[in-house]
Amino acid sequence: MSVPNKLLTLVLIHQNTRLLLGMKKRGFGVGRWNGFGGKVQPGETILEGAERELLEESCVRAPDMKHIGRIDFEFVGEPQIMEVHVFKATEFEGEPAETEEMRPQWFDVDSIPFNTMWPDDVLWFPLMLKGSKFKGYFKFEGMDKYLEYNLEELDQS
Ligand code: 6OG
Repeated sequence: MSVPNKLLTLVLIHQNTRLLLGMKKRGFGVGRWNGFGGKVQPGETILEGAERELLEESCVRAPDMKHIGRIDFEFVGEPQIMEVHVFKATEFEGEPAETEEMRPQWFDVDSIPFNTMWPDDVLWFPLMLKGSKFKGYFKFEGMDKYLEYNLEELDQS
């Protein structure tokens, strides 16, 4: 019997040469810089989930956010695939502020702290930064290593 995917969101705010990331202070991915996001709740759309998590974790809203990618993560031994929907925004309202979940910080796009991020990020962030859409799959063993992956840049049409 197949198990339904776990739906999650991930939002990046990218303005010219800077990118907003948050240091995850607790839970899954603790100690790593990442975009903002989390589980989609019953009754909300994926976009609504992304908007809610961005506000909850960084205190900003990004009305122009666009869906730019989907990455499926399999963890060896876990029956459920994490289906992560990636959104990007270039504008935002409010001031990024620290929350219980995340500590936001701006990074220059030339100094993204990939060593303190999920290992998949270094592969797909360049696609996100150049404005491409993409689809990917990573099979992780533990939190620090993937065994296989594929990543596809999609047509803009
Ligand atoms: P909560 O469980 O805290 O949401 N996420 C990942 N992000 C990246 N860049 N790489 C991964 O590789 C990830 N796995 C999960 C999705 C977890 C947050 O972490 C993201 C969510 O935004 C395995 O609610």
